[in-house]
Amino acid sequence: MNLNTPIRKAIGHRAIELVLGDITQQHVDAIINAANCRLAGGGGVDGAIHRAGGPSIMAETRRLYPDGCPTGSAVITSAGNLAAMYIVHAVGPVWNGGQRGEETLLASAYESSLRLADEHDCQSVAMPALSTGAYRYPLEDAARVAIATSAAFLSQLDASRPLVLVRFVLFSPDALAAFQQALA
Ligand code: AR6
Repeated sequence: MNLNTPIRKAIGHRAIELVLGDITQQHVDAIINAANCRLAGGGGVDGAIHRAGGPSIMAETRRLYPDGCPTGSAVITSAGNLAAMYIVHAVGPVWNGGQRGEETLLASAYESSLRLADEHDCQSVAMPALSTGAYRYPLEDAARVAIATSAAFLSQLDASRPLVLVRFVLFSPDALAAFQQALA
């Protein structure tokens, strides 16, 4: 398998794509961030986005959302120095064994993010594997939820809506393989 070739699945005239890479380097309308419920900043994708995007993203987040964002939901800001127009800060669940509503919350975090991107007329979004780093959600299960939720969202979108591309940007070959299996 050539890991540099995007894997693509069409959903009508829209598509889900899988690539290996760094989400901060993506040229899309909206980049989804894996935030925490205080929107306090952290490591992983969040650290990379704030480093590359500069301090205006955190300043705006604090000003607009001083109370943070509940788990399973998302908020939107501009994207500072990044090539995107927006950052959608999504809060996935911490994995606690799977009996505490994690699957519903993870699906809800993805769906809220896609809804916000759609409401802001985005044509393309890049998403990380929410909750699979510091929050320890098992990769195969998380990939299944991510793909199923995104495919369902794209399928029910009105034909007139501009969103045509959901690109998952995976940070390791293992993550790419898990998402590839879920897409198949
Ligand atoms: N591009 C794409 N994916 C990445 C990148 C990158 N630059 N860097 C890491 N990943 P995590 P979570 C992958 O921990 O589990 C933060 O501190 C990584 O390999 O970023 O939702 C927040 O502030 C993993 O597969 O997010 C929260 O406190 C995936 O992104 C907490 O971590 C998610 O890992 C959120 O934890």
